[in-house]
Amino acid sequence: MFLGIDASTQSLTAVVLDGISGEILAQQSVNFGANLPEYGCVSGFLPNGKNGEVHSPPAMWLDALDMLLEKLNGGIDLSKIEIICGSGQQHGTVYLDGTFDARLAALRNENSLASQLTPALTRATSPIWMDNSTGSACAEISEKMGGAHEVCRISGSIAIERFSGPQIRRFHQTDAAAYERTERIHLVSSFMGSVLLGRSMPIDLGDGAGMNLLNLAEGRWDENLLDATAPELAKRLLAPMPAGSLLGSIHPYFQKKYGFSNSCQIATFTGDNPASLVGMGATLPGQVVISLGTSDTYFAAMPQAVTDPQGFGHVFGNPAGGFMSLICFRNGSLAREAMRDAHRLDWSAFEKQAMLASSLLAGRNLMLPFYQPEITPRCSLSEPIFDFETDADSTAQVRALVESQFLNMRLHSQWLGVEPERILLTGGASRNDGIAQIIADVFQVPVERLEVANSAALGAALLAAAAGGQDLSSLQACYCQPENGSRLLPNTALAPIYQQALARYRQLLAAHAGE
Ligand code: ADP
Ligand code: XUL
Repeated sequence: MFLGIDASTQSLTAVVLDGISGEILAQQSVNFGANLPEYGCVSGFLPNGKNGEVHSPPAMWLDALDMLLEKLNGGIDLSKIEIICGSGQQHGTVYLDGTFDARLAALRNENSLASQLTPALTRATSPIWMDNSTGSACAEISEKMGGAHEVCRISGSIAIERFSGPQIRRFHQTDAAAYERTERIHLVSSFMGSVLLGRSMPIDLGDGAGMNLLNLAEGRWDENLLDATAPELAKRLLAPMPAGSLLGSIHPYFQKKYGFSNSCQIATFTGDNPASLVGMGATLPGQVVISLGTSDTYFAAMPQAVTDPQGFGHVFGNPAGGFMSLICFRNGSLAREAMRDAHRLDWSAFEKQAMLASSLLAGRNLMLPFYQPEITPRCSLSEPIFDFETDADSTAQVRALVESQFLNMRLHSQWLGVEPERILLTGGASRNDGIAQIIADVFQVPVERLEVANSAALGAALLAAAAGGQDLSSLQACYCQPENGSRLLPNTALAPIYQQALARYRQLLAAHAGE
């Protein structure tokens, strides 16, 4: 049996698969807002951060890990798990002092992970991918490197607010003493993996590429980027490794507390998007994945690394080898929730509204769908701009939001030059047929959903099985099948309407967001 664990923005999820029968044996999830309300993170992060800061407490992730394993232990025999791999929301950074590894070594199963490990944190809360406070750090890194394009040439992305390097630079600038005390910096993925392993785990090449620190071509930290970011950063990071490399046995804490065997191995964790690429069966070029989670992301395996001339898109390591492209849209599910709540709908009503009267309303009403500052394109709006009468009924508004979100995605993915034959959908909102049909219509491409909805956790479980010697493509052929009846075809009559809407959307953006 193989276990995949995904630590995403709003929840911690596990998928257990049987490497012999091809079955999924268990799927469990802990939702930070609902199951750990004492942390006050309704959507997985602390609300009301100052100066664009968006943080989450690592203690919450640790409590969630104990809770998730407790739940799993009730349903399956964890002593049969051979290998564990995992993934995490990308870019978030965890800062630890010199006692971290010793505290890990001394973990006692009578106490919780959080109570024993949080004293090692030099920063009580971690900036996550939604953090927008690092604008000046980005500008300084670019200047020291001789321009944004040089940062992009080496690392696959220009210096980006949510990326880890700028987060680290700002931490050094705002609290130099705490930075001094920091001996190890982890990403969310490598932090969670380290806890299971019982010592610090290296960052992998997929998630590591989201730091503005990795030399992509050479697969190592880039000395110039490290120097441009913060002093003596190299000694605070372990050398990066490919995802899914076997590192050693699970810590005795988990053996005693949850019944894992001492032969259970831990493999290098990766980012949620690289893991999702694996879990969607899309590690070879030719398919596009759209993930509708807290953020909406658009990603695909790349035949060769190409960078976005506008600087919004990224190149990450593909866990199966080579590279993947990724474009992230910050106003994903939380914007859809804002629209849903403004009209007092539930998801089922939202779904019906999105599907209603499709050909009559299609492409008619547009808006800039940004309830919070957006990253693709960069835009500091904190409420949407409607290009139609706002007393329009909820059907028109729901449709306008979803259409505009995906026109924005179509516009900002054109640089990839990919004409996909199908789009694979994943993430919490992918079950919503109204949203899925609009995606098919706006892109004019059939969409499909897979049987397993937790594609990042599934991808991590597949990486675990591959680390145990199984062939990744055969695993994907078995576990990443489209769900029967989930395929939605585009309404081809709408092609010219959306072509025209795309041009109007571009104008709206130029008028209000300066693009
Ligand atoms: P993450 O991995 O970022 O934590 P998920 O992929 O689990 O997020 O997706 C969670 C989001 O999915 C929630 O914020 C919620 O808005 C959205 N969601 C869940 N069910 C539906 C639905 N039926 N229709 C639209 N959105 C949904
Ligand atoms: C990707 C990104 C988000 C996070 C959270 O660059 O910022 O998709 O990985 O899922």
